[in-house]
Amino acid sequence: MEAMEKSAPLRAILDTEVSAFNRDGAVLLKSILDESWITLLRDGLEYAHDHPDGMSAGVSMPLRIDQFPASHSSELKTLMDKSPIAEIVGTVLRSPVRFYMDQMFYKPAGMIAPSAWHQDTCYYNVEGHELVRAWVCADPVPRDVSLEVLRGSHLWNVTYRPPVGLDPASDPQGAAELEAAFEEGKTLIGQEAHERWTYFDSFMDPSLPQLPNIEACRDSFDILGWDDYEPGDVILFHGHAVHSARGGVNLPHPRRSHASLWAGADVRYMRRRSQAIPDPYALYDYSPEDGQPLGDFPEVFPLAWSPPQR
Ligand SMILES: O=C(O)CCC(=O)C(=O)O
Repeated sequence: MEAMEKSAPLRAILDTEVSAFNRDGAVLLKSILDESWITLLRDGLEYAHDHPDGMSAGVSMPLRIDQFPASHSSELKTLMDKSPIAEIVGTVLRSPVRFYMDQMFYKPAGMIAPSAWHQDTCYYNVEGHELVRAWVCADPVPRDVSLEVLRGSHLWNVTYRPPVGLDPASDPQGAAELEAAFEEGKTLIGQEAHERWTYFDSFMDPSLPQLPNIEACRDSFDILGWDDYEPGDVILFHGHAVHSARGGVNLPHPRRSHASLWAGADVRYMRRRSQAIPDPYALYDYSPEDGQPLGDFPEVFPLAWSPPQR
């Protein structure tokens, strides 16, 4: 299948930027989306914010985290389908890419809530190295509310326990039921979750190691952050990278971000005990097997961008 028609990035991506992504697991690409995409992003985030659905939740208010906002905001859908974001991700990955899902992190003006340290891998029923987040924000982002990434953590051979979900220590019976369902081959989060979902419906898989307390000993880690994010910039970070966003300071303006997850050719379906985010709605019409490439479901994960043929 041909990839969808897209508009081009404002500038070429430098080899040094690709190397930085591969080395650090994240890179800030300055001034790469034009003004029209920034307007669409801002309008789409405001629409999603004003039209909450069964996936509008978040761990704590007033931070709103929505899953799949492009499924009901036409502006965000256009951003995913037509903007240069897919090309930017594919160019850095040097791979064809498919759209997997998107999220909104809406932080109103005032005291900005932090986003906790976590790794995205444990949240989704996918596995592979070519898994990339594209993070864009409708507002300028100073260093003290910046996205942060543990440099190089995308190459650590570990999947950490999610910081959310049912804790077997406090509900052993509930945990045993979830374990049994998983052993029977069930997906722990079903299609109905798209109607009503929270971060606490999942399972805090005790077989996964716990993240270190990074905030408590920040000096022990090599933390990558940015002090000059402006709308029109794109931050790419690897799906396995340990990341967070700083907060706890007052801002006179909101910090409204959108993060989309893109999959390259090596990404496969893999049921996880720690799955915290539902599969894309249309995938529930299929019975994916562990190890099946996402390309086996082109109606759910259409090809978004492919490298040009030479
Ligand atoms: O924007 C934020 O505050 C957090 C983003 C994030 O954690 C993610 O995209 O996975």
